[in-house]
Amino acid sequence: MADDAAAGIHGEAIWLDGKFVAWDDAHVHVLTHTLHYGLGVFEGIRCYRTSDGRSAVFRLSEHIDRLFDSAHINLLEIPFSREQVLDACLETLRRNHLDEGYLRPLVFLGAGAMGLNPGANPVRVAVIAWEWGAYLGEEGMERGIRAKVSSFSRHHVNSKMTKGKTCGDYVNSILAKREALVDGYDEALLLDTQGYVCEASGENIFAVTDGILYTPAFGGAILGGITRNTMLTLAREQGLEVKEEPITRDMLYMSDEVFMCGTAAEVTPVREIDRRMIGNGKPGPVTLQLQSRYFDVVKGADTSHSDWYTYYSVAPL
Ligand code: PPE
Repeated sequence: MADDAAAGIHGEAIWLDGKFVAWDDAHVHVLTHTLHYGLGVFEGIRCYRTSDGRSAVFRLSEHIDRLFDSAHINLLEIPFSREQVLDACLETLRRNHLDEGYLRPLVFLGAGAMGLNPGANPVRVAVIAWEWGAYLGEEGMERGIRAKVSSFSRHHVNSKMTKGKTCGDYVNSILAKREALVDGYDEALLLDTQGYVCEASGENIFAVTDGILYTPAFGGAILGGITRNTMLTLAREQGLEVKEEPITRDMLYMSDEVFMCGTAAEVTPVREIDRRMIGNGKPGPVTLQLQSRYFDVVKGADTSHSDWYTYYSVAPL
C-alpha cells in the first residue's frame, strides 16, 4: 500500500479477526464505524532481543489486561479471550520474523449501522507488528528533548474517560504534537482542565527535585502507563522517594530533572520546557540511572523482574 510504504512500514502478515491475512490484503470497508467516530481501543507493546539471545515481549500480560480494560470502559466486547489475543501477538511477531519490534493490537467497530448507536456492529480485532526505533529520536534519547506546554488541555475525566487507550483520544494528542513541532519543539506537554501537569502527547511525565521523584497521580486524567508503573517500581527499588501528586508547570521549570516515558518513547530526558532550561540542560543523574536500568531490564541484562518477559522465538529467514 502506498501510504504504508511511504511510512516505511511493511511486513508479511496481519492477524485480523482470528486469522492471518497477507499484509497488503488487510483492508477494511470505508463504513468501518471507528473510522467515522473514533470508538476503538488499542495497545502499544515493545519486544526486545535479550542478552541471552532470546526475544521477549515486555509486560505483555499487563498490556493485554489494559486492552480489555479499555474495551470494557468503552462498552466494547472483544470476541476473543485474553489468551487468544496474547497468542495472536506472539504469532504475529513470528510470522513477521521480528525478533525485536512493536506490537499494535487494535479493537475497532466494523461496518454495519451508521450513527451513534453501534450496538449491532461487529467488534473486530487486528494485531500488527513492525520495527520501531527511538520514538523521539536517537539524539533526544541521549541529549534530551525540548518540550512545549500545549495550548490544548488533556481531556477532562468526564468529557470522555482517560484510563482507556481509546482511538479518538488521540485527536487531542495529534493536535498538541503538531502544534509543538510547528513551533519548533520535539514534544507537547498537556495540562489537565484544572491547569495541572498531566502527560505528554504519548508519554507520562516525571520530575526530580532534591532527589525526590514526582509524577501526577493515577487518579488524575493520565493514561495509567505501564512504563510509568515500571519506572515507579524501579525507582522504589533503588530507594528513591516517590511522590504521586499534583504538579504545576512552574514546578517542572524549577525541577532538577524531567523525563518522559512510554512504551514507544522508552525513557527520554527533557532538557528544556517553554524556553526554560531544566537543571543544567543535560540529562541528570537520576534520569540517567533510571534510563539505563530500564534498558537493562527490558533487554534482559537485569533479570530481577523475570515475570515481565514473555519469551518467543522467530524462525530464521
Ligand atoms: N500517555 C499517553 C497519552 C500514551 O499514548 C502513552 C503510550 C503513555 C502515556 C504511556 O503508556 P505506556 O506505553 O503504557 O507506558 N503511547 C503509545 C502510543 C504511541 C504512538 O505514537 O502510537 C506507546 O508508547 O506505545
